[in-house]
Amino acid sequence: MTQLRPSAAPWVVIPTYNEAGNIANAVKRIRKALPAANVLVVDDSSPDGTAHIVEALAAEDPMVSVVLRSTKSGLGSAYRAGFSKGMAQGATALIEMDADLSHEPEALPELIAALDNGADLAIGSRYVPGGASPGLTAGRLALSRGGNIYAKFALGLPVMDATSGFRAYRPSLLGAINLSTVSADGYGFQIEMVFRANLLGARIKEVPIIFNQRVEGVSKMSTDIVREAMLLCTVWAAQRRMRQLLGKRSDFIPYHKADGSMAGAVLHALRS
Ligand SMILES: Nc1nc2c(ncn2[C@@H]2O[C@H](COP(=O)(O)OP(=O)(O)OP(=O)(O)O)[C@@H](O)[C@H]2O)c(=O)[nH]1
Ligand SMILES: [Mg+2]
Repeated sequence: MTQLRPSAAPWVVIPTYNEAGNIANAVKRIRKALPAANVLVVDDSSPDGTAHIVEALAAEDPMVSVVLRSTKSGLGSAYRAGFSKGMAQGATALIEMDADLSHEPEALPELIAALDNGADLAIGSRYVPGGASPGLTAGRLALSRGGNIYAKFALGLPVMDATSGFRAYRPSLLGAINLSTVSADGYGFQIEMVFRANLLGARIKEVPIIFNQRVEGVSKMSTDIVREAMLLCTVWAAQRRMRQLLGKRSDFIPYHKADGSMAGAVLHALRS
């Protein structure tokens, strides 16, 4: 059987929470930029009626659909639900993208071309030559750059922008990662995915992007999201270092906050 190219039938998955001011524009621009793509919105019953807007678009266009969830459950779990649905429907690539137009739909062909050219994971990067995030406040820029430098060195990541939420995966990579074992949300989700892809030996390519500031709606970024990412990075880094010192294979050892302390997680990594 011949394998379809990633660009043959990609699925663009967009998590939404209160994006009524952005979603119609985003979907229209995505459909224009990448006509072969299905667009799947995963909405957590946004009080502003985002899902109704998508339902109206879906009634006119069979390539648009929505998964409606009953409660706000985080970005990571929205992606896990959306990716699973896309893979079940035969997606040849799974794309992550925000609804707020920070990620320019017109950059999608370049992202998917990186998969067609052999990458397993293509990351839209603000921190490679040609990439930028104009208008970001000094505080947000310091947090983003600092977090990325910490994650890169603590986890040995081969990328400059591990927290970017604009990326494309081959379904075979998502299958190898096994989505049901991915636990992080927010920025932690983005870091976990690139960390695990790298441990599996995936080919990862960064594509420069311009990350624009949101114009409509409000940010869902919170200190909890940053705290989760920092905590997880620290646990994974300690586990990785201990396993290296003991000459063990650099497997991913899942860590759930509910499982216990950080020290317990590191000891668990030594025993596994
Ligand atoms: N389904 C779902 N989507 C979410 C949730 N939290 C955030 N999102 C969506 O995830 C995407 C990224 O969230 P943003 O608020 O833009 O986060 P950000 O880009 O770090 O923050 P800003 O730069 O301030 O926009 C957007 O499309 C949000 O609507 C959630 O709990 N559930
Ligand atoms: Mg945003």
